[in-house]
Amino acid sequence: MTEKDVSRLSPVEKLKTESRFLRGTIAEELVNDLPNFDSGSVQILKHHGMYQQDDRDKRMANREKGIKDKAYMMMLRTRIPGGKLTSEQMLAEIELCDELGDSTLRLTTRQAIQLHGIFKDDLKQTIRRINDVQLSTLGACGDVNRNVMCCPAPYRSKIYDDIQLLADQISEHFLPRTTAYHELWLKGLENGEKELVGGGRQGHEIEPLYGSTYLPRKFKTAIGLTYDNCIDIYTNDLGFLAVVQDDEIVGYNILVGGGMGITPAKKTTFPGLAKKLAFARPDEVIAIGEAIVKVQRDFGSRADRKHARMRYLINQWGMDRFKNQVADYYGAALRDPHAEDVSGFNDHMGWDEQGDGKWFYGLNVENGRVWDNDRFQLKSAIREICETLQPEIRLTSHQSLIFAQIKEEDRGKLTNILTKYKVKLSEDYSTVRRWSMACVAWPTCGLAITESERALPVMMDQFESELAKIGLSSEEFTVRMTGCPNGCARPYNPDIGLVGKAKNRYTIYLGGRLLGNRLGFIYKDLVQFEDLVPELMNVMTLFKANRLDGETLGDYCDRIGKEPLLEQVEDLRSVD
Ligand code: SRM
Ligand code: SF4
Repeated sequence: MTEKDVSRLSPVEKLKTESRFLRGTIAEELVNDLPNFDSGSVQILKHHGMYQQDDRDKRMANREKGIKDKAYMMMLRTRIPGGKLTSEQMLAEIELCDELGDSTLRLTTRQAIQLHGIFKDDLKQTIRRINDVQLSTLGACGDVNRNVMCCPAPYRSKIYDDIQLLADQISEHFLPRTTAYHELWLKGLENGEKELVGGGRQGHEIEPLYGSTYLPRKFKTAIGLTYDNCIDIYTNDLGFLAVVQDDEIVGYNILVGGGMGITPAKKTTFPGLAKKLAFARPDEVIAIGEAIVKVQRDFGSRADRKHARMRYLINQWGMDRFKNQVADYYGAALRDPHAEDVSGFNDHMGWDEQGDGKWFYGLNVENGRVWDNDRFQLKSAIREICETLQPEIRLTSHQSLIFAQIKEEDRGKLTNILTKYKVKLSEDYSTVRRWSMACVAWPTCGLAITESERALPVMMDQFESELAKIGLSSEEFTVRMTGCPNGCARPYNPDIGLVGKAKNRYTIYLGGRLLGNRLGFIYKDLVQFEDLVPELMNVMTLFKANRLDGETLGDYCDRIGKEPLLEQVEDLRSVD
C-alpha cells in the first residue's frame, strides 16, 4: 500500500491495523478505574460482540440538572447461528440479565440475543458465563461476518437439518481466529497472566480469512428457503437460497449485495436488495462464499465507511466484473443462477407439528423485548417453561421465539404457564401487530433520532382500532419502524416502513412486500408521530376501496405509485 493509500484509509482501518488482532488497549482499560473505554477501544470491542452505550434517558435528565457525566453501560450480543439454543442457554441469558444487566433481554432481528446495561467491571464475568454454556459473543458485531441466519422452523426433515448445519458451518468458517477473545475474556489476565500477543507473524497466518484489518465493514449472511423467506434473504450481503427438488436441497442460488442502512445527508447511499450471482451445489457453497468474502475484503472501500458495504462495490463494478473476480478467487467458473426465487413467507407463530409426533409453539414477542412488567411477566414465563419442559429454543428473525420438541401431553402445560403469567398468546395478536417490528432505538441506541421500540406499540393500539372501524382488522401486511435510517428492523422492503428522520418525525415508505424482494418508495417525509396513523388510514381507505382481487397492501401501493396515491389522498380529504 502506498503512503497515499494509507492516508485515505478511514480511522477505523488504522485502529484495526494497530490493534494486534483485536487487542488494542482493552486489557489495560479493563483494569483502570474508569466506567468506560476510550473511543478507539470501543471500535475494537465491537468485534468481541459489544457496544459501549449510555442510558439516553438518564443523559437527558442529567443534562437538565447540569450534570455532564454519562451513565455508561455495555450492550452484549450473543451470536446464535439460526437462532438455535437450548433451554439451559436461554436460562443462562435470563439469569445474566437479572444479575448483571438491566433485567431484560432483547431478541434481535437477526436471531441473536442482546443483554443491555452491563457495567464495564462485570464484562468478564458476563462473557465467561455466556461461554460457559457454549455460546459466544465473538463475531456478533464488528467488521466480520455476523450472526448467520436461517429458517428456524423445527420441522424434522433433512431440508431443515441441512440449512441449520450450513448456518453452523458458515458461522464457524467465517469466525475470527485471533486468540484475543480467549485471552481477554476467558483467561484470568487480572491474576497477572501475561497477554499472549500474536506479534511478528503476518496477518494471514493468524487470520487466514480476514488478515489483520478484517473486513471493510460488517458482513451479513443468511440461508433461506424459496417457499418460506422468513429470514428476509434479500437484505443480506450474502444469501444462500436453497433450491429444493424431490424433498432434497440440490443446491443454492447465491445472492449478493443486500443491505439497508442509508445516510440521508449522503445522497450516494442507498438501501439495496441482493442480486442473484450464481447457482452452486451444496458442496461448493462454503468455498464460493469464502471467495465472495475475500473479494469484499480486498476490494471493498476502506476509505469511506458509508460506502464500504459490498453492495457499493457491486454497484461500482457491475455484476459481471464482480462475478469474474469471485470466480477468479474461487478458481472455477460460476454457474448461472437457477430460476427458483422466493415465493412464500411463514412467521412460525402458534402451534405446529414438527413431523415426529412432537410440537412447536411460536410465541410472538412484541418487538423482541423479554421482560416482566405490571401487565405481563414474559421473562418469568419463559424461565418456567425452560425449567419445567426444557424445550429447544429457536429465535426468529422477527424478534420472536419458538419452543420446540414439545410432547403432545405438554402442550396444555405450556399454554397454562403463558396464561398464568398473563402473556398474550400469538393467536390473540392481530396479524398487523404480529408481523410488525421495531428496532431498539431509545434509550440505549446511540444513533437513535426518534423512539421506535417504545413508540410502535402505542401506534399499533391506535392503528388496530382504526383498521377495525373500516373492517380491515384481519388484513395481512407488514409494518416496520426504526429510530433512524440505519434500518435495523429492515424498514425499506415491507408493506409499510416508518423511519425516524428528525425529532418525533418519520419518513413513511410504502410499496414493499412481505416476500421481501421489493423495496418501498418514500411516500411522505418528516411526518409527526401523532400523524402517522391518520396518514396511513387515508391509504388504507383507498386500498380497501380500490384494491384488485387478492391484492396485498404493498402490491396495491406499488401498482398505484407515489404521485397518484398522494393525489387520491388529497381528493379523499377534500370530500371529507
Ligand atoms: Fe443494527 C447499528 C441494533 C439489525 C443496520 N444496530 C446498530 C447499533 C449497534 C447502534 C450503534 O452502532 O451504535 C444498534 C444497537 C441498539 C441497541 O441499543 O441495542 C443496532 N441492529 C440492531 C438490532 C439489535 C435491532 C433489533 O431491534 O433487533 C439488530 C441486531 C441484529 C443482530 O443480532 O446481529 C440489528 N442492523 C440490523 C439490520 C437488520 C439485519 O441485519 O437483518 C440492519 C440492516 C441490514 C444491514 O446491515 O444493512 C442493521 N445497524 C445497522 C446499521 C447500518 C449499516 C449500514 O451499512 O449502513 C448500523 C450503523 C452502522 O453500522 O454504522 C447499525
Ligand atoms: Fe439504532 Fe437506528 Fe438501528 Fe434503530 S435503526 S437500533 S435507532 S441504529
